[in-house]
Amino acid sequence: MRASDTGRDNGSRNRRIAGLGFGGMLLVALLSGCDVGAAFGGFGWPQGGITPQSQRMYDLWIGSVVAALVVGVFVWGLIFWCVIRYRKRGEELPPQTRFNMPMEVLYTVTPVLVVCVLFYYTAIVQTDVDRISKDPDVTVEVVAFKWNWQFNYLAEPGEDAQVLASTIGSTDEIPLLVLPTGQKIRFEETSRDVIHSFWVPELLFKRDVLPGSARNVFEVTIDTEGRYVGRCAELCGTYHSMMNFELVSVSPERYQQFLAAKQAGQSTPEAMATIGFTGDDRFAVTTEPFETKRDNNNFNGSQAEGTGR
Ligand SMILES: [Cu+2]
Repeated sequence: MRASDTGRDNGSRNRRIAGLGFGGMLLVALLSGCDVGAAFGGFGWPQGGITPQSQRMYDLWIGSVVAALVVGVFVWGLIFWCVIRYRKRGEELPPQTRFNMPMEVLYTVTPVLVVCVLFYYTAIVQTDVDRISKDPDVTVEVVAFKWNWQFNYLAEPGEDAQVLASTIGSTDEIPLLVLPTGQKIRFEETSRDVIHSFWVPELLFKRDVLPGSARNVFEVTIDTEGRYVGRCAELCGTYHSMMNFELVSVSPERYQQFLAAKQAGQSTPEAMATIGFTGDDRFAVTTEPFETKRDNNNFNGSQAEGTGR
């Protein structure tokens, strides 16, 4: 009897050690920067963020999913263990127990702890992503209107700041938002009419653009040079889905040249040519102007001629 008890003790101790070992390995893997997410396609999180902020949000997501999987595997294990260990073996009714107080406390306290840990890391990352610095390197005012964008490069933060240069989109031309890499960029948003939403998918970030005195402000640093489509992410009316712009990230030197060219009176395509974009590259390459299908007698192709609308 005593021998079998000892055997059971050894078995459970071994299992405990194995469990600790697995948990330790997982922790080491996570802490050593092993990118578990990359092996699983980001667990559904969009890949290819171009800012440190997007990387932090990605890490939070991967950490949360891994934690959820660890809990999930443990719970599934318990379920299957119960199903097999306590399956029906005869007609005799098993001993009927009412409750187990330590268990009750455990499965009340554990989820609360899990929520606290998730909340803690979410609050840290969110505060970090929303942080506004005192001295951004570049401030750009994003003005949204039905159905296009204007980008004003400001001398300093604040709605009364001097506008150094400006780019506005039209039916024929997609507006380009040229910005430098490796610098703190502040976006200050305002709308001329309804609520829009500024969204560049590669920033993994969007924020509503509100009319009136409410001015949403956020900051990012762009790591990589490239050209990325930007969109309106708030249903704002007829041409909402076509309210596109393009983010062009270039080196800080080229950005300064672009800004100087704009300040010297060049149009945006001319300033793009000044910093080395030629031919069609002077215009947006990730999206193109849309056909409004409007003429004197026709509104969006839906009205009969002469209805006066
Ligand atoms: Cu919009």
